[in-house]
Amino acid sequence: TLGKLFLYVSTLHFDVPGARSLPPTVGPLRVEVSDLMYLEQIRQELLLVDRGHYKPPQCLSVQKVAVIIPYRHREQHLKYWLYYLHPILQRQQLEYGVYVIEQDGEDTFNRAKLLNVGYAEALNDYNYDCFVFSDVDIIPMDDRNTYRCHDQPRHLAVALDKFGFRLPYNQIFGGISAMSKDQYLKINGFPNNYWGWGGEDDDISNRLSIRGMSISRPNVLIGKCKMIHHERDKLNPPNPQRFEKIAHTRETMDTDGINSLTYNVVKVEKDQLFTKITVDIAGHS
Ligand code: UPG
Repeated sequence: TLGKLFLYVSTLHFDVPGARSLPPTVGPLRVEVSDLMYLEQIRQELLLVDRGHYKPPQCLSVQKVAVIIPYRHREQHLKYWLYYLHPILQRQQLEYGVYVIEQDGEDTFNRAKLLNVGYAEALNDYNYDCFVFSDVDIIPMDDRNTYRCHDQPRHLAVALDKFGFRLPYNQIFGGISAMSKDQYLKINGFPNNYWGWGGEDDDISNRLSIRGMSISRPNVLIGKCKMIHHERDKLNPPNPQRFEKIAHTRETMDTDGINSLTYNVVKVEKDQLFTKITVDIAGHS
């Protein structure tokens, strides 16, 4: 039938020089993290990225995606992330901007609060409608794992190598996640007072189910990811209060979140490949 013929033609791969090659994604990827990366070299290969922002030249992206990375003292990981992710996001035909949110000073790390700052700062910068929150050390191993928003909040780091490529538990929402502006606002963003490692991602997961949302995911093949091996950061010890806190999400979520966020921007750095915003979050809610 005509419909079938159209489907066939539209999935053909054209090798003619100058012709646009379809499909734009390639599927499984090899992710190697053994070589040292040099930022200047990565910049040379990504000339279409301007101040961390990219717009597909041939089409209009349906969503405008801000990718938010919580960050401190992980320079080498960031280089790997930029090297792998920019080409992937471009093959996914996304319009996107990359925001690295760096915690200033040497206080205990606070990932979820940095993510809230990233949401607010990205929106100040551009009219984004989808937000992807990604750890700096997780690289997808299949480029069909799209960094965009869905009807329900999306968990993307589904099958990590460190967990034997399986989902460790059903409510997990850490690593990489994507939420539309509406979904994010429906849960009042993320908690601001989880200092140290652990719990904040489960609090976010609790917020979603309390607000009647569910977690959407790609299948375990497409959701394979590599986590770059690292030791526990000195300034991010396990948070001893995490179990107590996640038992009370329902009582705390309306007053602790994007509506109570305060911080001071210390520095903004516009690199070709990302916008880095250094923030003072200590002593603020
Ligand atoms: N990070 C820094 N510098 C630090 C500490 C953390 O940049 O000193 C950032 C970085 O983006 C990192 C992320 O925070 O990837 C998470 O910290 P990490 O120590 O790597 O935690 P993991 O145990 O590897 O990560 C899992 C989840 C993560 C969740 C965490 C605690 O992937 O999303 O926050 O467990 O539940």
